[in-house]
Amino acid sequence: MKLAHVAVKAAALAGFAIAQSVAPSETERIIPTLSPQINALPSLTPTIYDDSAPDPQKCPGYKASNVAENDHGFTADLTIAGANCQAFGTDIADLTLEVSYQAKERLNVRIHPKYIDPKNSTQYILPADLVEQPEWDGKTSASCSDLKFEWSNDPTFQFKVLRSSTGEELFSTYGHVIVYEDQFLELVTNMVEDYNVYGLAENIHNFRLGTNYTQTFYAVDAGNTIDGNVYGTIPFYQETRYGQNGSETTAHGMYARNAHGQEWLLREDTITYRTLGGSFDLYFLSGQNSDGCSSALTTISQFQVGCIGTPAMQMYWTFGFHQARWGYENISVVQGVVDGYSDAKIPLECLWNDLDIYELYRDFTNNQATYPLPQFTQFIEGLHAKGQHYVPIIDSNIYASNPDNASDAYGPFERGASLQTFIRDPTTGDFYYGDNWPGFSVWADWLLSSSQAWWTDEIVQWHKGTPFDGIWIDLSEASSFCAGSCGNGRLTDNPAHPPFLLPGDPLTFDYNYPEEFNVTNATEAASAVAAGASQASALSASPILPAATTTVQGRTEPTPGVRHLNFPPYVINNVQSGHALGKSSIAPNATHNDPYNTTEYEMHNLFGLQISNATYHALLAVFPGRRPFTVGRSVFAGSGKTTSHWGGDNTSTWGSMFLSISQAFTMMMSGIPMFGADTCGFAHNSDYQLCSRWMELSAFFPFYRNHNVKAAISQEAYRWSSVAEASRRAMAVRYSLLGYMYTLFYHAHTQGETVMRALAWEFPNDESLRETYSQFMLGPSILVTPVLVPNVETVQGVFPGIDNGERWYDWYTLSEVDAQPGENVTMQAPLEHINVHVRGGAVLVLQEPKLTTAETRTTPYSLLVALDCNGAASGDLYLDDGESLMPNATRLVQFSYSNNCLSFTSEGSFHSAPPLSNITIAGLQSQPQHSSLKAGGQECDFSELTTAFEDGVLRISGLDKYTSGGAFEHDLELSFS
Ligand code: MIG
Repeated sequence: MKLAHVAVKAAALAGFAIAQSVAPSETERIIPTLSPQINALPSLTPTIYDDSAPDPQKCPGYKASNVAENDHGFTADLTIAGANCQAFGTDIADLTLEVSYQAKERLNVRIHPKYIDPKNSTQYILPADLVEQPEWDGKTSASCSDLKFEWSNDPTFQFKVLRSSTGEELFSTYGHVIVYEDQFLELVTNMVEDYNVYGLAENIHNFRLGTNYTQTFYAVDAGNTIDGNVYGTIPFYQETRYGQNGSETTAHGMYARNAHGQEWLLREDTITYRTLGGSFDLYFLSGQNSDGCSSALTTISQFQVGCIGTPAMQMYWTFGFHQARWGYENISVVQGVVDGYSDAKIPLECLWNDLDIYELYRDFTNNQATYPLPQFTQFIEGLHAKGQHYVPIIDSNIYASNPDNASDAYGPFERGASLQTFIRDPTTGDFYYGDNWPGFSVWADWLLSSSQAWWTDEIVQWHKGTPFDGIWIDLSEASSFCAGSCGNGRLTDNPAHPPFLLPGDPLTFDYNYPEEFNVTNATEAASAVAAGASQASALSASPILPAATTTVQGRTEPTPGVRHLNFPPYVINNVQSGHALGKSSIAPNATHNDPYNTTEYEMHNLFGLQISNATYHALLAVFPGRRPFTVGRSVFAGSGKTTSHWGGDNTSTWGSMFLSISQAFTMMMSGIPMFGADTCGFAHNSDYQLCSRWMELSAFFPFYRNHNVKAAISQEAYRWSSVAEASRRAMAVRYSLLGYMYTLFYHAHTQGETVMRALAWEFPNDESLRETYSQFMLGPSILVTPVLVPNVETVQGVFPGIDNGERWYDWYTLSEVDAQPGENVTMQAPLEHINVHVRGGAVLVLQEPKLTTAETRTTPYSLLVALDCNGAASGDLYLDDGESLMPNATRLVQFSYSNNCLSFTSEGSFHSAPPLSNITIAGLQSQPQHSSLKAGGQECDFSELTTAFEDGVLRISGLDKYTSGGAFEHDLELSFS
């Protein structure tokens, strides 16, 4: 069956014009004859919903013996304390326990099989060269640890982790057995009442996870699933306990280093941790800093610095605004987008292309009809000439060329195949042929070193004609559109059309609009509903594809000596329909080429980490010494060391926009701060209201990109006048603060600090903030209060800390907020305005917002000093060349204001040319009478400066002439008396 035939018929039936035409080559693609059955897998019942499933807590547990102390803890044997229970696998009778006081703030508990033959093991122990494995620091022992490990054998082995200083119980398996089977591990910890647990990224859920929630981890290619598994796996949580009766709030964390499919069951009194294999490798973090106090921010930093590594430093330009979409048909369309931004005077730092640039969806190709070389090269060079940048997509699959058709030869596949560099199908020993956009495809096996060399080479070659500045890695879950190695023996059908309609195919136009679109756009909303209904009925009257039929399959029974890889006995609640692990991804039994023939069952959640790492190294070959910019979809703990991440396929809805904030918080906790959501929404049509609010909101996310699905209306910032104005204003704030954002990244990179912050992190003693994500902070000093609902012109928000003397200033007017402690303040929020407040106590270094980051960086500096209740403030600025991995020169400037005196000290030799032009001080009680100012190494003559005082704000300008040698080359001293 050829799609072209059915398409024409369906179009005629539909009775209205099809929104997007089908590219000629597309119509030639064959829908595989077995389709869509090639995507059918039996339907399973997730174990958490399966009343007939065994209760693993009926298993016998283990007894500890042979305790052997060492310098940093002890080891012991754990021996099964009864008959095998075969809950969801075969019990492993002999285990080893290792308890290690690895560092003052970190305790490690490992439980793994006592006997491991790596060549013939059912238990995959995550290697340290794949995912960083924290070890003993060489000096810590139990006596100097923040934490204390206790255990008992009564009735079976159970353990507790306590805070040494106070005896606070942080984790306790008491009352529960440990279950250790070849396909199932379980550990249960007791929790305090109404506990506050955060993290367990990636999820699209409330910030505070709550006490009735299951987090499933299995990297999935599915649009943003609320409350389910998403693209990433970062098995780390942070818990906060608010002080009762005047005691301090405490915080701690736990990281469970295991990459298998897994589930975390948050219930009223317990958290149950279950994985489909591997080992227990648990890291307890005290959250305590040197003064002994614990906090969420310290816990998060300990997780990054001590466990997974701190995030990559990003290039300065990457903090500019990015525009992407799927469906930019050709070069003149993208040129039009670039021009649209410049005509509207809206900053555009980087243009992104999706699959549209490729020939038949094949990575590293150039579509000669729509993006021909050399015109396309010239287009990209044109961007560069204006200080702009370009990032294209690379998909994770590699098209497997049709062996019967010489003209179908595809170099990247052939070169990889000659190196045997792809994942294999264990049933044939040949490559594993799944399916994706181009047709039957293969995937690199990153365990082979040849894969890196091949990948680097493909990227280096491609860069010659497509001179990109960074790479966007998609579908790295890894996604496959069929079940199993469906291309076996069928490569001659290639290029086969995926077994479903593609966006842009007939009858796929998206007629959905944001909530309350009908209120502002009644006529359009009504016609969209009508068009959507007639499209749906046209499709059902003449289905283009036959409906898939699936069977129902029960749980597999554990079988000694056999692992059920594709259908393990424990069924995680995978969001894919039918819940099978192999649904829309490479099957779990697909096999790698390492000496142990590791399977996807073990490796699935790591593909995204590996391809991002490989891309990072490839970019180092393209740009030696320059910080690689890669943005990846699937991430694992530690991904932030090499990659950035976007939130994936959200929708153009207010709900999706709201949830992007909590999703961002979890990424900040996970060491992947270069995070942003598809602004204005990916799937569905956006509208001017949602897009205005979203452009405003994302301006305060580290990664700021507008992206859109194919077959939806355009949503670039200049498409609607209100969105254009909202974007210009919000971007002006962002670009003024680029130096601040960059400095926050420097602290993230060096110390694991967070960039976007929950109010609960900055104000840890205010329990009323424990769930809040409708407002957030950028670093310690900027409070953002976005509008998150349609059809309003005001927004409510709190100003934390006022009871402790905290002061807040409106960003735009610098007038001080007058609010009561805990008051939900109503603020004006016209469509083009986002409320931003500066926290008293901050010294912010600002520049003048321009259309690119490079231009902004050359403008004069200003200092904004926002005084706290003691009339003091401080801040810092990190400077370097903005792109080198190892900059030749850096500079860290520390500002302080106290006792009516402003000064800075500066370390390092990086020269920043722009002068210091203005100093603004907000929150003064009265106008200072006598001032002296030394800047640029000279005494300034106040009569030559412009000063103005109003409403507690002193503005001094005209300093340029004293600081023309560079703002921070000489000390600054401003004092009042
Ligand atoms: O199967 O490349 O999340 O951003 O536009 C969909 C097309 C593939 C998913 C990505 C999205 C991208 C889209 N991709």
